[in-house]
Amino acid sequence: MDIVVFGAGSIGSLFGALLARVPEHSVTLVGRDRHIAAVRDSGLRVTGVDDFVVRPSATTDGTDLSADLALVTVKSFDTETAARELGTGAFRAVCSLQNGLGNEETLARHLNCPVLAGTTSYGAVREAPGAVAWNGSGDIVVGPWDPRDADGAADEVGEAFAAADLSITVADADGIRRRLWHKLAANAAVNPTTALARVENGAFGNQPGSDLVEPIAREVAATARASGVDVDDEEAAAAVAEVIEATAGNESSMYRDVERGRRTEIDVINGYVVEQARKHGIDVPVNETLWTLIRTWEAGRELRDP
Ligand code: KPL
Repeated sequence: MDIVVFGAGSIGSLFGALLARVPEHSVTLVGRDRHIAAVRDSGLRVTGVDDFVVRPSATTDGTDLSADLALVTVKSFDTETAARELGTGAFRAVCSLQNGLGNEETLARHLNCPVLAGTTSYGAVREAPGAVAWNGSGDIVVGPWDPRDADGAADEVGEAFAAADLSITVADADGIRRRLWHKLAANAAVNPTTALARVENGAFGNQPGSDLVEPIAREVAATARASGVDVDDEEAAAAVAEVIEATAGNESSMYRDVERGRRTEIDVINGYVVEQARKHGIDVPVNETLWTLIRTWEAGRELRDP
């Protein structure tokens, strides 16, 4: 399969490298200057769970590309730009493998091909230009974003990932939406709290931080139900607890962003919950407070438009 990986951060580089190991796949990595220059010079080095080097094609120019699949792994605040660039190319399908919710709608607005949504618990950190640390394996779930997409694109993506020995499940449109809301509950609880308290995920799972798990999960579940996705309160709280346990020793992506003085993905996490809740007349005060606090931090560092 011809695959464009759009966004060569941690997860994009990891999946780009793992897919590039399959001789039948041809992978093009789209990313920023220094990383792409290093990949071109010396290949993409993966360390950790497995150690290897691959040599995918690499470019900084995301326009006029064509492939069977565009795997979108950019930070959510870059999705609009990515979607516009991808819109100049031709793809059989595009799949968002990003944090939060809302990216799929943005891609669907700009692209004339089936949009798939995905979520993953694989762990990676980009350590240096051309180098990514593979910290842990988990699973990947993909499925069609639009329930009318009945043309098998999700199954083809499933087969392409399975050929790289990746643990992947293909869900239907209902199944993937439920999974995305479970992940959203985990991100909404863990990301801003660990970033504000400057602790690893496991520390948030202990008292007093853990007192916040239930109220956040309840708000996210209520918003999911109001949006037509069947998620109950206990299920959402269990999804948060499961992620905390599985990633106890990790720093969340938002904690890392804040430590490095970078803009976060708060708008597509707690921000998405608040905006959807408002549409349905639901109060989500804890999510609202966390969204405001992180946005205040970003605004103070001039990381977002006023
Ligand atoms: O996805 C994550 C992130 O850090 O963004 C969680 C699930 C919170 C794991 O760290």
